[in-house]
Amino acid sequence: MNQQGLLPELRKVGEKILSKERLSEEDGLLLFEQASLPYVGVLANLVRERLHGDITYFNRNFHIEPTNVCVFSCKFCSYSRLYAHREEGWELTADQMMDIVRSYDGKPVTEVHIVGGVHPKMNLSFFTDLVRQIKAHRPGLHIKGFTPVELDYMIRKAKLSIEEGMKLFHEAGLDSLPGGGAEIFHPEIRKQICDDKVDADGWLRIHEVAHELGMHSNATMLYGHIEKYWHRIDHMKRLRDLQDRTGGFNTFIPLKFRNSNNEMSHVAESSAIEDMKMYAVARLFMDNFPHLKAYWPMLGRENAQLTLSFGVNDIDGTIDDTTKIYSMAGSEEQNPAMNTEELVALIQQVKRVPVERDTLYRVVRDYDKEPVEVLPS
Ligand code: V47
Ligand code: SF4
Repeated sequence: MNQQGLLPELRKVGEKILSKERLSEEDGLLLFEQASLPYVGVLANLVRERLHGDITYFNRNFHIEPTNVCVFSCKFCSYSRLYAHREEGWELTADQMMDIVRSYDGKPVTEVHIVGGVHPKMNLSFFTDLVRQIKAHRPGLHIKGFTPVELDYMIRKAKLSIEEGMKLFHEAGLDSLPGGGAEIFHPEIRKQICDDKVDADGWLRIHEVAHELGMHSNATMLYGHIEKYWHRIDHMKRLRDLQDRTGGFNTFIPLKFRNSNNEMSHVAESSAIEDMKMYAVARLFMDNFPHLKAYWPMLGRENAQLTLSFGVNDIDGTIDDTTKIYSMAGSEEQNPAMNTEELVALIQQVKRVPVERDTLYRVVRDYDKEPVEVLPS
């Protein structure tokens, strides 16, 4: 790599990456503030290829969004409706959600992703029953569901400790937690964009307890709005510290803020260049996260392809148009749906190797080798 003309501090950061040394918070901030896109890109790609070669994971999943009625009022949310206006939203019954699950009978999906608003009447026993019903119907389907925002509300309302509540979900059959609800941890920003929901320590504690119970989880960060670079580093540092203690996170997913139909529509969205820098710095700073995911319905297909050169090794799943979170916030994908062939082609077009995975990154099918049996479910 040509490091001529580089700031000596940036050169040192590059040397740390080459010698597999951990980056400090100052190093991460320096990359955001001073490094060129090619510089962070080359380093992030080096780490990506060191860890995964050309392998790019995707999975076959579907989403269930039980409701968009929510007791909270996050300023960036384009999707929720207050309980007082619930006639404008949707509330699925357990039977309707089971109908969605049954509609995938015989189809080779490996995961259901369940996330929605925080409905005051959908309580802990409603959702633990739902999880039990899904498991009874299809034991091999991995259930990834509920953010700490939903869990904290349900568990507190049931007057249980976090440990007791999470144990009930685990025993019901919840396999892992998705990454949502993290937003930006620092209170300076959290106060302005999502004041009333679970705070950073509460979010981190629920993931920690999940990890202690043997569950895995993902982590996200909502970036590109009113936060500064140092807030992003602070957020990633808190996740990196927890991962050092538990090792329970699979994936880090930076989520690009979209500004349609919400109370933050006056805030400009980040450019593609900023997005690629975000992924690259995340790959370099989050050295104990095995995977970095770009969620294609939010970024759009072409930008998702680009991220594969900036540290990303996973582009989520086929999802079949079953999520509304991003289409309502103005993402490129108004009706996100991609079948397996399209996802495979998307990855191959940028000369990477598609590998279908399950939620825990076990290989279901490696497109570089002979086709293999799809895992039984
Ligand atoms: O927490 C809401 C985000 C998240 C907007 O774990 C917005 O595999 C951008 O976490 N602009 C929920 N983002 C979705 C989520 C997720 C998605 C895909 C995969 C996984 C996983 C997790 O969506 C929320 C919030 O951060 N969000 N509104 C918006 N206007
Ligand atoms: Fe509710 Fe989640 Fe929307 Fe916040 S982001 S208002 S918690 S649905």
